[in-house]
Amino acid sequence: MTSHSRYERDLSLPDIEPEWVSGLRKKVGHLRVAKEIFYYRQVDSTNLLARELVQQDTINGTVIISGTQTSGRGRLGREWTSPPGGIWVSLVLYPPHQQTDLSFITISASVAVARTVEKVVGLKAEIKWPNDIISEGSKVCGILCELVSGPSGWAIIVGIGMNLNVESEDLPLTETYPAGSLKVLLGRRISEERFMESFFHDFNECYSDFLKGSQGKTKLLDQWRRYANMLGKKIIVKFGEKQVEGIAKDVDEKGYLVVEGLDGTTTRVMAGDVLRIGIVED
Ligand code: BT5
Repeated sequence: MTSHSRYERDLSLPDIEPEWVSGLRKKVGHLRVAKEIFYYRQVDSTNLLARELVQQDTINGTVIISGTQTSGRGRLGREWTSPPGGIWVSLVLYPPHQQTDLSFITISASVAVARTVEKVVGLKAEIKWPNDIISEGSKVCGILCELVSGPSGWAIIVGIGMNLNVESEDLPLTETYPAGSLKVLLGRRISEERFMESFFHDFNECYSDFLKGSQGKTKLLDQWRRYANMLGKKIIVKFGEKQVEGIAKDVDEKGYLVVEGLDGTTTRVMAGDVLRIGIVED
């Protein structure tokens, strides 16, 4: 199969597929989240391309992987730096019964990435709510889930940016957590095929749990808590124009962060940025 069989894109660079992508396709093609994998050497943003494919009624489990992105995006239109060596990927899913709960999809993807980092790379991984994977104090992965309407109903696009084999000098200087590369942290290259095979298996399991309803979500939340780096700690979380300071208590059944404010009131935050994580002083 050529990578252009379903989508034509005018790019000056040839989309010669690396061997690991063909190997991966054989290993994960049976999973519901990775039915069809397209590889591009360079795109603007895999999430934007995924949106276009949704409008063309692409199948459930479509995966787009790109070698680099020229306009990779984070949340709220922020820039996502996507140099060579990273894995920039988007998955298209059509969840049955309008299960379009983006918070839980983000939780599913975060748990899958954290597990994969620990299993395949052997480094400790933490999840910084809502969408960052942290290893050795630096952000090695960011997740951007979006809901779009297409000819077959709602589609969820799960965009994941993994700094797998990126060189340090290609990473951006950031204001909060420093950007980190797994290869640099480990001190050697990591097999893309092994990493992505593990990720797709783990994500397939987490996504299946999510689709099972409340029992599956309870299981997912238990796993999420195992990796969460802020529970019981003092945080400042910014959402929209608002900001709350308090203790991060938990994530509720909707995937919202539960913060107990300094005045004892509880705030549930659907989406926001945690600005600081600190120790609770007695
Ligand atoms: C995210 O946003 O962390 C979501 C990033 C999702 C990227 C993937 S790549 C595949 C797919 N296609 C896309 O176009 N996007 C998705 P947010 O929490 O808003 O964090 C954005 C911030 O992370 C930026 O403002 C920078 O400070 C920082 N940043 C940018 N590039 C980075 C990188 N490569 N590694 C670590 N941090 C980075």
